[in-house]
Amino acid sequence: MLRRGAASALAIGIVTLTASCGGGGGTTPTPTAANHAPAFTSAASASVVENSDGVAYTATATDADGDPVAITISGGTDANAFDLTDGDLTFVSRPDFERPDDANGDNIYNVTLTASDGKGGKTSLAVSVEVTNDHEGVNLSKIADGFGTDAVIAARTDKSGLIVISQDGSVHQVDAATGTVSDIGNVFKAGETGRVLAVADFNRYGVAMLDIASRGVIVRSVPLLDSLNQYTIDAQMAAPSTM
Ligand SMILES: [Ca+2]
Ligand SMILES: [Ca+2]
Ligand SMILES: [Ca+2]
Repeated sequence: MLRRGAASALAIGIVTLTASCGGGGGTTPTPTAANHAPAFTSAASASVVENSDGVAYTATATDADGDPVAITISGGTDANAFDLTDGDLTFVSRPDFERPDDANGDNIYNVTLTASDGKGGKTSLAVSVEVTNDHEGVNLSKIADGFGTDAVIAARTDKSGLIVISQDGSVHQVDAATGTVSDIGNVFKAGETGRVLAVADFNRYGVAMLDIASRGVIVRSVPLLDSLNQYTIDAQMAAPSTM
């Protein structure tokens, strides 16, 4: 059994031996601090309206050690759909809602990003970018009403507006900008009845095709308000063929 004094002497001997093994420096090595992996600070999802060529998502990350963080595309089923520059994710081709190009065609594009600190610390984030619909093409808006059922309509060919002929033969000229309706006459003459089949506007010349009972189909001019001249057609009949 060692006495207290002997134990202390033994401990001192071990410390002295350890220090002397380090080459005589005489100091204790400072332990290396553990590296921390970067952490993403941006969300895991984003949405963008179709046909956009702008930034769809911006990736951001921090590192607890202050290391510079590099973010790259590292995977995901739709990785090839994206480019990544300085954390900004953009589509390689403008996304088309009606023709989705993601793997399962649901307009949700999946990509995995990885943030690296250059010291072996890495963190990945699965990001989904949803492409939403834009209502492209024709936009409809109501500019006038009250023309009855089965009215026939023609767009003005050299100005904004419409020609509308109701089935009672009344002719209306509609200003698209204001919705103002001007009643400009009737394609049926006194005593005529029938159907209005079509109306057309050719550079401010209006023409209506009418089915008049007992007379067959005729073409008749429509006197538009802004016409300098009118077709001379008044009632040219297309008679039924006997063939
Ligand atoms: Ca780090
Ligand atoms: Ca998808
Ligand atoms: Ca669309």
